Amino acid sequence: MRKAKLAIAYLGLGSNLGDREQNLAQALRLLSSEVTIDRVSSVYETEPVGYGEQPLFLNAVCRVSTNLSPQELLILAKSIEAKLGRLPSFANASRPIDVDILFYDDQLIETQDLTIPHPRLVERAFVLIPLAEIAPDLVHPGNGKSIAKLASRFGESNTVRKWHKN
Ligand code: PH2
Ligand code: MG
Ligand code: MG
Repeated sequence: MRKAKLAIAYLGLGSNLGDREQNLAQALRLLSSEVTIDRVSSVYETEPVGYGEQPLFLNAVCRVSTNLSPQELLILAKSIEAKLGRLPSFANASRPIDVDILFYDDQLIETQDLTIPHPRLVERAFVLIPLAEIAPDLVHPGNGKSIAKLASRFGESNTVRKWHKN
């Protein structure tokens, strides 16, 4: 029998190739057929972090409720990336879509292919600023700090801007 209690997970979405807005929308649509999407942040246009010359990203985060295990959620994320045309490449390469698991309840997980909470989220304004919009009081189970607190050091970031379609 499936466990009755739903887990709450937070996912980060990023796109910097192709029709970025459409890629985010498609990823959410594909997610919504497997999990319940509770909240979605605004979309932000963000400067690429970690690998110099590449196009600006659109980033957003969402909260989902799910019966899927962390491993199953990872498989879902990878399948959505593949469906949207992401090819295996080097770390931080441009991509039509990246779907990252940020948190899964308050679990701390470290396996070969999955680390939760996402190990780099605490240093990433493009994750923390959208996350602070939908989950300011969420506490990072690794360091005990709230998302509002973690995001506050970025202040009014000019590398992460709310995206308005022209
Ligand atoms: N993702 C990365 C590396 N750098 N930079 C931005 N702005 N947005 C991202 O989603 C992003 C990144 C690795 O997944
Ligand atoms: Mg990523
Ligand atoms: Mg990823």
